[in-house]
Amino acid sequence: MNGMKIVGDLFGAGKMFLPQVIKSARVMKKAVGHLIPFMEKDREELRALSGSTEEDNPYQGTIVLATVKGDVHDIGKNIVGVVLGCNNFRVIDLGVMTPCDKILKAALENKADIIGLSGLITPSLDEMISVAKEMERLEIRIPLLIGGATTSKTHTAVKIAPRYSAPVIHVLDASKSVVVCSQLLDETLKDDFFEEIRDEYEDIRQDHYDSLKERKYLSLEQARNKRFYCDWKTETKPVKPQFLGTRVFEDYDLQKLVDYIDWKPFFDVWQLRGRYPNRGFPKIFNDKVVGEEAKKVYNEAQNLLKSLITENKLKATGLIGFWSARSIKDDIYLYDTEEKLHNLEPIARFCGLRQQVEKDSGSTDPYYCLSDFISPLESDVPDYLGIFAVACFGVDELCKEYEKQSDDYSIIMVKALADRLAEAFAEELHERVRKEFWAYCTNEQLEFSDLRKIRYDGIRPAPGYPCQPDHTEKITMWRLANIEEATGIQLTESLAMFPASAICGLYFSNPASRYFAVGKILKDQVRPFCCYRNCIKKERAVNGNYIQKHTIFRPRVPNPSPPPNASTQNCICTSSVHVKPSSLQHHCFRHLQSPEPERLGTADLDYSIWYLSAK
Ligand code: B12
Repeated sequence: MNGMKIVGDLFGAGKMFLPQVIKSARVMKKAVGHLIPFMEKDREELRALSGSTEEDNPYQGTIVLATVKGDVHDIGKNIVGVVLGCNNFRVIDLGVMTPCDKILKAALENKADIIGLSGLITPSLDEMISVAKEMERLEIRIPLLIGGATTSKTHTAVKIAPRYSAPVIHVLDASKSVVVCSQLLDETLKDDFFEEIRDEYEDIRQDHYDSLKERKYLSLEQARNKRFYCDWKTETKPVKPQFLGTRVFEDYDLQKLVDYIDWKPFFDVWQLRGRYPNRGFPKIFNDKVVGEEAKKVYNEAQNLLKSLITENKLKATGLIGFWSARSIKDDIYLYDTEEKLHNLEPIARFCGLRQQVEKDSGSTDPYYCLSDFISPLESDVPDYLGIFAVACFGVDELCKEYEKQSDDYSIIMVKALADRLAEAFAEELHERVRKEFWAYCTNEQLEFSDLRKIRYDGIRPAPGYPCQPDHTEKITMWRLANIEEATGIQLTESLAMFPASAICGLYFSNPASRYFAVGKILKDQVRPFCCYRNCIKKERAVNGNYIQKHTIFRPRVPNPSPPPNASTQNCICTSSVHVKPSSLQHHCFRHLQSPEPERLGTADLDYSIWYLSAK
């Protein structure tokens, strides 16, 4: 235990690297596991001798950690757990997809000093707000820590902290978690620390609202008039894919994916960052500070990867699909035939969001929406859209084995590698799509490094990324391509994919297509969008993961108003009826009516758009 304290201190002082810390913790856990029966016996004997009935508590404090409901990611949380454990905190880790009541019950039962929430995707931000509100309602006063890739100090200050009167603190990474937890538990410091955080977050909130006031917007109509235009008749001639419909790739050859791995995010997981000019891979190995450790962890990763592949421990499954597609305003409609589409009912609709934040006065940049890259219905130019979903299976089974051996290092390593393989799968399949399946770039000759720099034609935006921030597009994808049945990749209630090492997205072949950030949007775009989206969520809530075909194509409803007999706070709108929401569906209207955006005269669409504008 004392040894781990030294490890913790060295890590905090930047003199030890994360992989070394996690490995030290592995040694400690194994040793402690072996020694616990002896230690318990000694403790009993001492207690009997002194006549004491008091339990001696060797810990600095107790922290309950959880990845929130609907989210499946836990690499970051696991790292935090190990680092806090090294610093003498008792860590009760509730795992992933943890409902609020389970978190609060565990915290109260274990007399937790701190609760820590983690999340990777934006829907988890809403769940974190719910947990904070529930803690306030129950008059719990345990400090709340917020962490994970999608969280930010601004979001925590603006959206979570005002909901809970005890401390709410955003923690950027594992090394900061120790400092924050220690201050929160130090009787002589904790009140001043909370005061300091409260003042800092108040400033952040003010800055955030001021920045929103200064921002100018175009109306949706104005933005549409300044959209990105393609010359569909002469310049952009879409190529027809080699097949229409879906194709499944089961048990994909993992060896083929190894060269496509982007190692930079792998080193990010291990908090190993080279300094310019040694930031990237493999230059990181030349870095004076982290180079040696990076090489070591890389070599270990190579060995594990080799055995995972040769022993068939992981399995990659993916799906691609292509359909005839046309755009109408900001949406993309898919059809199951290629001709005479004008009077046909589409089989799916992807709902685009258009940039509305005013660009610099001298800028001639268009106000982008993904639909700009697909031929308009009225152009009569045949066009197509692709979709994909890939995942790496088998990680959880492997991790159960490592858990039995108290081996956090291998758990983090295998998860980080599975994420790399999933991403490499998406990259490799996209290359095959361009050259072979859609075959719109048959002569493409690019190096791996060119792929990372997106030097190819076309894009593969993923729901949740800045140009397509709405995660509900996954519901449409899953129904359209029957993804769960075909691949086994499931969607949770927050639209995270399970297994965690999974990616999905759309394929655009248009050489002019590009990534952009939608950013903040105005109510004229929010209202119809929310209305349509709530239709989708409602259907999912009623019918399970698959939405009935007919319900997806309801037209957007301009300015929906709530029914006279329902409270405005609690209703959602469909094209013909107003229905009471389930807990899944009500947040769009709630956000529309939240005081902050009203005050500013703009509307928050939801977590995703908020996230984009806040960052
Ligand atoms: C690697 C990565 C992935 C990996 C998975 C990562 C994983 N297993 O955790 C893969 C490639 C599979 C992936 C997939 C997706 N991703 Co991704 N991904 C990333 C990326 C590049 C890095 C995240 C990461 O792993 N960092 C390293 C780990 C160790 O850090 P961490 O989790 O943040 O944890 C640290 C801190 O946050 C903190 N911390 C974490 N938890 C806690 C808890 C407490 C209590 C405390 C105190 C601290 C703390 O300490 C940790 C250690 O230092 C980020 C972008 C970015 N730069 O952050 C996008 C990002 C998170 N992904 C994103 C998205 C959208 C997706 C997809 C939905 C895309 C898609 N449609 O396919 C999918 C979702 C997958 C699913 N299963 O549902 C978005 C999320 C935002 C959003 N709009 O939802 C991001 C932010 C990219 C972006 N800019 O849009 N992704």
